Amino acid sequence: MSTRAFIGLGSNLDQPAEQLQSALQALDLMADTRLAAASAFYTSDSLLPGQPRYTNAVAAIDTTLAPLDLLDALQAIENDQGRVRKERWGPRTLDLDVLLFGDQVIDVPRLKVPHYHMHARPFVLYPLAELVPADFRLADGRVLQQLLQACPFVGLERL
Ligand code: A4P
Ligand code: MG
Repeated sequence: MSTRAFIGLGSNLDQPAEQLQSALQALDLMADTRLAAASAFYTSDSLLPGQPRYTNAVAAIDTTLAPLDLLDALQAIENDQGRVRKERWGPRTLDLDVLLFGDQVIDVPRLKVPHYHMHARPFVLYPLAELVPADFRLADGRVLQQLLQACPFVGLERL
């Protein structure tokens, strides 16, 4: 059975918009997965000072992969696109986060879903809102419209 999942894409190195375009193609080519929709691209300053500005987007995929197999496949795409894991939160050519996986709440060491920071990040919530109905709830019951109201569209530029 296929599951609708939402993937957060982020890049702040090596032509971020092109990194996101290639990542969307790679998601569509991924085994047992199809790209259903992608948001617009948004730019915003890094949460960490002194890093280049980020470009972010959210993709909706339909997949028959199990959650950890999906994570493996996403990390393979990150590696293919030249990501070097130096420090956590360091600048990166490509970051792919599993935001939501159907209505599942997942809490194992390698994978926490819903993604732990998504509820407070405008560069995740606003692109996600483009792809879901107005009354959308996260798997843990939180209402997207309420999260958006608590997270103003500040510092975000829609490309
Ligand atoms: N992991 C656990 N849950 C998940 C999940 N839901 N999706 C584990 C993906 N991975 C998950 O990730 C570290 C480990 O988290 C993985 O091995 C996986 O098993 P990582 O991608 O290697 O590390 P990271 O991305 O540096 O850490 P993290 O916490 O994902 O950082 P963030 O949250 O991605 O923050 N500013 C703007 N404007 N836009 C951004 O996108 N991103 C960051 C990085 C900082 N500032 C930013 C942005
Ligand atoms: Mg990450």
